[in-house]
Amino acid sequence: MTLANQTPIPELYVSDAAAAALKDDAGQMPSWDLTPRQICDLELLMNGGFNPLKGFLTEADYNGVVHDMRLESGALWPMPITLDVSEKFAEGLPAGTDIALRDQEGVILAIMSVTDKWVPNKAVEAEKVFGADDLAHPAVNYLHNTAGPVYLGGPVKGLQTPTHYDFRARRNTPNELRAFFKKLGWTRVVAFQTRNPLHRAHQELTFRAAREAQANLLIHPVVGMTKPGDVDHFTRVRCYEAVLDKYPAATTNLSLLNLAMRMAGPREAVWHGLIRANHGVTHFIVGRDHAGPGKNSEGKDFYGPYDAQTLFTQYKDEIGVEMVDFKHMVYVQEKASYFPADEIPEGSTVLDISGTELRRRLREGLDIPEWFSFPEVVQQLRRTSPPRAQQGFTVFFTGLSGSGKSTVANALMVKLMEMGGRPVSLLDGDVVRKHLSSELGFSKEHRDINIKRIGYVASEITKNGGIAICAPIAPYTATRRAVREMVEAGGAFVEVHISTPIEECERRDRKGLYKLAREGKIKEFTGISDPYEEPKNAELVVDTSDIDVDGAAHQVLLKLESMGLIGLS
Ligand code: PPS
Repeated sequence: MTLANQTPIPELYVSDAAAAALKDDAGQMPSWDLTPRQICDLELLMNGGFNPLKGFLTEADYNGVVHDMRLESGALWPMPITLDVSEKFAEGLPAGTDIALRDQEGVILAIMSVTDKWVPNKAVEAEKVFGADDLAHPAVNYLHNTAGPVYLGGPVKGLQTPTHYDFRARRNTPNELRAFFKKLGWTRVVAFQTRNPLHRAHQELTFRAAREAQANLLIHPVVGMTKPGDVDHFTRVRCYEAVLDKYPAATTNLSLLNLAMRMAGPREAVWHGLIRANHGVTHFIVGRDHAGPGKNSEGKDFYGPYDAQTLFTQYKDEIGVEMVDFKHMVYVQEKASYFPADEIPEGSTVLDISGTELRRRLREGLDIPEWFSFPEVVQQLRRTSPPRAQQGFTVFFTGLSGSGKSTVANALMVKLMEMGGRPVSLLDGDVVRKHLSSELGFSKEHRDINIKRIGYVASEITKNGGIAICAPIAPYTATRRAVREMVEAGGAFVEVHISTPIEECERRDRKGLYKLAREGKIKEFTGISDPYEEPKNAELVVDTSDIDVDGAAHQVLLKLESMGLIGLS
């Protein structure tokens, strides 16, 4: 029988006195400002959540992990935990340098002795770790479009834990949880990993899992980084706290895990198991499509529904926790209770609401029945996701210069203002370049900075319930996607491709720029001497060659209505 290991796990923190001394030295070292994902990784490195790692992976460890899920020592480790940096930062670093790792306010969290510096083959990493080099996978997209090109590896000395101001009482290090289990005499503990709000079915399945394993229950949700578009962790934690009351008193605990998920399915399940073992639990629930990233660019699932369970089972002795397989629970109307999907009494009426259907009901302000969720949970979700017609959103026009973006965007703005209800802001390409980006040119780097600034402002407007209309050229797919992810954290993103062909834009040449570009007097001109990557998944495509401005703006309004963002009646 597996019993909880209650002895402390090694951490990477140095003593307070050593930290004070090292902090003085660290002020003089080259310093790297950690990305949000790196801060999550560092926290779990330092507190032992990623034991046996002693720092960011070295090149040899990285190769072992990518190809065989093993560190150089032979220990099982399925996920590359790498410090990705810019070329510029890496250039000036001789091997053996100590660097200071800072949070986003500049606070020094750790010192890393750089032993290894290399340029990874990201395509291979994507294939091996995530199963496909396909940008539809959020971690592959991150790898190619967010992560820096050079990796640094080496041991880490922890000086300070990253600061969290939210839900402090619910955040526990592995050793704090181990001590907690010991104090309460919890010798068998089953952990439940989640990135979603809990509803009645989850409460039922976790309760059953704990009963079957004769264990206590640890609800261990991820609050670091999850899949773009997920319910924010503030809302989720309020939901979890509401559900906690539904378990028998003193059997269940809620603790938050500051993990940055990769959505790597089978490998992620093994990784989650190792992390939970470090936190002192004995059992771990692995469900159907555990940490699944959704569909690939061909519309197919990245992983088979039970691949995660299979891989976990294969490595279960090394992981050190027992797998409890997740039973899909459904509601049986006649019995007014939940049953595992494979134990439904014959002839009974089964009720179920999918995640997509739940989001639709929230969006449209429709009923969410009590058999499905707890009123307190629904109340929290409704507070965060009011019906779409009351939420902010962004309409993001993209297209060539002279395609008609600004004109249609202006008409749309006026029509939305006429309808009233929400403030509307227009972030037009030219206007933004005057007020926000006057120092920028038209290189790829500058265009990306420009678009990300627009995206940032649009995401703030959206989050605060307003309507942002953007009308830049935005020629690069990856940058448009980054903006989409930013905005979707707070509301809907509607991409409108103004697809007017270049011949028509050039014929119009309203600003005389095409002529100058043809004469070589304007360099890097989109469509002539610079690329435009056509959107493949825009919500709407409008060609203004044979439609007037009013008609084009009306098409956008109809699209907004069909998405429930406005009412036209
Ligand atoms: S980008 O790529 O999204 O950052 O471009 P954007 O900020 O929308 O700026 C485009 C406007 O700048 C003028 N302009 C150029 N466009 C493209 N390429 C080059 N080299 C260039 N130089 C100046 C042009 O007037 C664009 O306005 P629109 O409204 O698109 O015609």
